[in-house]
Amino acid sequence: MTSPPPEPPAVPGPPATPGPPATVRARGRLALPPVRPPSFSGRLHDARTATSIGRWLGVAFLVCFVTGLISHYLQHPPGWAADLLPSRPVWGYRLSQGLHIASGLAAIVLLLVKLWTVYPRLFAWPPVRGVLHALERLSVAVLVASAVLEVFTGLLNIAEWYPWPFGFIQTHFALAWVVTGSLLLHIAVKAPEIKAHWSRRSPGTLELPAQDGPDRRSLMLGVGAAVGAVTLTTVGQAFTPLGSLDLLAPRHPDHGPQGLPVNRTAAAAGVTDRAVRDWRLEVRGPTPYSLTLDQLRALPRAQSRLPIACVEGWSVEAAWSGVRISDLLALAGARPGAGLRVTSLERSGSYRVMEMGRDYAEDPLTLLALELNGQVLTVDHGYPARIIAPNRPGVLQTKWVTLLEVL
Ligand SMILES: Nc1nc2c(c(=O)[nH]1)N[C@H]1C(S)=C(S)[C@@H](COP(=O)(O)O)O[C@H]1N2
Ligand SMILES: [Mo]
Repeated sequence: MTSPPPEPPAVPGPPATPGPPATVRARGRLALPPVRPPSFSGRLHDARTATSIGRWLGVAFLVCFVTGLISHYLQHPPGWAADLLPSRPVWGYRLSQGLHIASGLAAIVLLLVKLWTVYPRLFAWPPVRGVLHALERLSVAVLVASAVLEVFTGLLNIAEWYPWPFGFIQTHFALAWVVTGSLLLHIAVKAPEIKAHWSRRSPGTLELPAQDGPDRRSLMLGVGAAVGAVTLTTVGQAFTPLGSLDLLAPRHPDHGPQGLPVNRTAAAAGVTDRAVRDWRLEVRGPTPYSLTLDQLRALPRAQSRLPIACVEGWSVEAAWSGVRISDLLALAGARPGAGLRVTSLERSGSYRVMEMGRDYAEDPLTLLALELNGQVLTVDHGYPARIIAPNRPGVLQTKWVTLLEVL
């Protein structure tokens, strides 16, 4: 039995052609939509525009994916890789994560424009032309859904807003693979079209060269201006020379005690005055020992200029002063090349315990810091002592350190 064709969504368009009810017509001949779908003939919805936007979106997604993987594996290295992670260049993670957030924000603009360019395909008739076509449309649906969710969760994460029941990190990481996989599939399926519309001259096709009229040029100019505006008003949170233009980023690089933002305050982490007053540093290793704050302060000091580079994209360089981790490990009788586990006073929280591989532990810039920009650390920055190490995500710069264990 033939069923009536589904109704396309109601959109303003040409009035329906008068005629017999759809069911009647459908019985006689090939089903036609009862309402003529809107037709789009403008160049802003054609394959050339889709290709022009698509390649910028592809670049943004690629940068975002690669820098996302770097961030993920710096934070969660597989066991065998922990000692291979490099502590240099000191600005490595700052650059990589700055690019991750900037390319992700640019991708939001590009994704919206790309969706607007191709949305007339929603009204293509018939909606599926066969099994292969159905599979292709399904893969595009997966791509669109995962890409929208991916940039949306990323955007809300940099605002530290988590209005969902699932874990951000796991979901954002898993979705990155779904987006990348379905994007590669999409590029493979569309390869002939992409090739034909890659350049205006379209060599190798019989088509006439596409005309890039004023409408398309204006659109591309508008997209470029929007991406530029979003980038310029947010990138200052990591690229401090542009800090004064940082109007839209959730963090300003120098708003916070001692000229540095705070992600988790002592109060939020449940670090009490009492816990801080009774503080001692315990070091476990072949020759374990424990130090009061005065004893720790009496050890030889080292200085480092290092950035804190938060996974959420803000980063600031600061002057740190403290005791070298390598010196503290040597006092505990650690063999050269030993790794380290660090535990905070904080009672619970994902960043209470952190491990570092040999390269970080040996690096002379890695400190158990006591001072920031020439002053004793404030409690929100990790008083009495915190970790500062080069080329590491901010989440691993553990505050309120109370225990070091040689691994
Ligand atoms: N113990 C502990 N250390 C922590 C955190 C935390 O939640 N608990 N947050 C980390 C994060 S996410 C960042 S970006 C840096 C920020 O350091 P700051 O607050 O001194 O700027 O501290 C890190 N150290
Ligand atoms: Mo962070």
